[in-house]
Amino acid sequence: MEMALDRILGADTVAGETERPARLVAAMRHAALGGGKRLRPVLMRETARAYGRDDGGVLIAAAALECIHCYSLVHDDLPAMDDDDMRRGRPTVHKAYDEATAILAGDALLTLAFDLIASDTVHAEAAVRLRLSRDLARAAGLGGMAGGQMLDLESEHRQRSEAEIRTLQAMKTGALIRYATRSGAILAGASDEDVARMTRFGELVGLAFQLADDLLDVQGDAAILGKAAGKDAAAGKATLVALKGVDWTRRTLDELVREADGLLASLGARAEVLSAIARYVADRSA
Ligand code: GRG
Repeated sequence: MEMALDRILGADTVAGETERPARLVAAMRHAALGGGKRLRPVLMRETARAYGRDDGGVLIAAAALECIHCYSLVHDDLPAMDDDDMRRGRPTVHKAYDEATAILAGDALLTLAFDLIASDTVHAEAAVRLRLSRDLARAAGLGGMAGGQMLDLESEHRQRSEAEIRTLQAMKTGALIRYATRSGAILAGASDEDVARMTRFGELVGLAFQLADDLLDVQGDAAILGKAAGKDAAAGKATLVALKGVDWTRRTLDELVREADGLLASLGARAEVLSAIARYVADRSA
């Protein structure tokens, strides 16, 4: 993934471009290279591999998804949103450059993703590329990540029910993870039944990812401040950990991993890595 992104975010223009402004390229590289767990691309590639496809086209689709993820982090860090100075142990893009450059770097990463997913190498059939592209737009946009971010911002001013929190989290962080496994199956030409199975697997991993993130937040803050409320809870953001407690969250994480594992049964040994990723996501400590 690192090498693919390094090449994609190079200084050389591609057909249809006249110039790549050096400062924008540098800001995009700052956002996309040198850090990050690469969870979404790994999930996509492992799902495709489990169904028998492992080639450069999948790598390009995975890079497209990672570009969207990186764009979301750049914009999420802006003063108008979370106002964070550091990300992945380095200054955020607006700190390393400036706010206008960070907005443009996010915009350019978002649009680059749709350029990449439309590549011929992603899939030989245009109809499949179109499906992947529309799914990606929906995962990232109004009814997905951007919409979920809006709901999350609004949570600072109003109480949310459990169902509302589940919906906003499925949109904000779940949608891209769901896309990762769903599109991995589509890329490999899996049956409709298997695509549905891997879509559900992604939903479960997405939920586990968010719960583990909220748990880390609570634990991190409790360790630092000696209180059981993390940054998100302190900022009034809606989390299931804040609503249901730490014990419920740990139990639910175990249940999610078990259910996710159950979906992989028919893949046998081919799903070993996917199974390990689901466990890692639930147990992670960073
Ligand atoms: C700005 C449209 C827009 C959306 C932002 C995803 C998101 C929506 C904001 C991220 C805020 C955040 C830190 C949420 C917690 C879960 C999360 C997505 C963490 C970061 O993802 P990782 O852990 O990051 O996969 P790395 O650095 O490993 O790539």
